[in-house]
Amino acid sequence: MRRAIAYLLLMLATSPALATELRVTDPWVREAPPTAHVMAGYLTLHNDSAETRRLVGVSAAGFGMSELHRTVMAEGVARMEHITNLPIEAGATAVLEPGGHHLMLMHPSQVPGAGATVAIELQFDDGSTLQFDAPVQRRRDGGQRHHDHSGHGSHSGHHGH
Ligand SMILES: [Cu+2]
Repeated sequence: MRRAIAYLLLMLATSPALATELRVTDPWVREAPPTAHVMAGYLTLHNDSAETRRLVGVSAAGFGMSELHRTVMAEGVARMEHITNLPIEAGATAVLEPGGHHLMLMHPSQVPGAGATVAIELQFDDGSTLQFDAPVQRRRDGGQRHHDHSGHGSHSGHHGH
């Protein structure tokens, strides 16, 4: 029995499948009005690797600029902050969901409607990337907790739009 366990551990330690795996599940982009300046993207990120990985960047096809944001509550008011990296420890899962961390997709060339998909790329601190398609969906869950993004509309004005 002990020998079998030792063999199993050896197999796990040498298995290439454990090398550098990051996985995205359940990606989606919240449906927004055709005039929206920003859209919010959500997903679950699994770090199956043996090291802490940091999500350091995001880009989305059809959007001029994308950032990683988190929503914070301050004195009962929800506001959001731009964050430059999101660490995910080895074996851990990061959930980007309404009211928490989210992908902020900004300056759409055209706002994609429900049923469309957005091609998104995540960039990590080790130089690796993950590409996936996120469907645009109308979801009710958690929507009330999410702040509106009207602040971004005026913010974009500073960039000369
Ligand atoms: Cu945001």
